[in-house]
Amino acid sequence: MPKMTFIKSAVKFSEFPVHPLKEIAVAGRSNAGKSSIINVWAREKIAKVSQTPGKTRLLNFFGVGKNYCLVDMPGYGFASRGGDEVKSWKKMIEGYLSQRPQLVGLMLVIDMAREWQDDEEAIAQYVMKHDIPVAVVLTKCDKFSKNDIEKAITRMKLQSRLEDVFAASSQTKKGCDEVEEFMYKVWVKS
Ligand SMILES: Nc1nc2c(ncn2[C@@H]2O[C@H](COP(=O)(O)OP(=O)(O)O)[C@@H](O)[C@H]2O)c(=O)[nH]1
Ligand SMILES: [Mg+2]
Repeated sequence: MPKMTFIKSAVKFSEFPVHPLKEIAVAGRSNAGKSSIINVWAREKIAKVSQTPGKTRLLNFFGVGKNYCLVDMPGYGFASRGGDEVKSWKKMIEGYLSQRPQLVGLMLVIDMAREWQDDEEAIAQYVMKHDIPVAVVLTKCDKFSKNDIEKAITRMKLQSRLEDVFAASSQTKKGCDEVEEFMYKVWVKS
């Protein structure tokens, strides 16, 4: 993977970077392991590994060389809480996902120990409604046996009805390159 660089943080459309790069959104529940896998792809600590889950409220844009741009979305999983905070979060996410013509894919980061839930279904449906493909990376696979990894992938494919489900570990780096290769070859280059 080419060198990753931080471009900028943004909340609203007028702040999004102006560039010709295709973008891939990376989304996941707080604590799913999103920052960790981005750091593996970057080969440095470019994204903060959160001590305070759910604190990031910004879209962070990272350039992957001159090839494409990864957009780190704020963690979700508090939709049930309601209130203004959720409303502004939803507005930002939906604003980004619906108004970005260069968005070519959504990578959903899910802890392998967890199931596909309503939040994942909602964000996936929303993105696919805009004709943007969705894939899943099940993280923290270092905690599971080879057999259980296979089972988790099969289960996630059934639950999500998505074809592209990967397993990865940011700790051992297993599977991380395959996910990056998929994003580049299938979403960026084609
Ligand atoms: N065992 C293991 N722990 C991980 C892995 N990825 C992340 N974690 C841990 O999970 C927690 C949340 O990770 P983080 O990347 O901040 O998640 P985020 O909130 O989705 O950005 C941290 O304590 C990480 O050290 C992994 O692949 N394996
Ligand atoms: Mg994070």
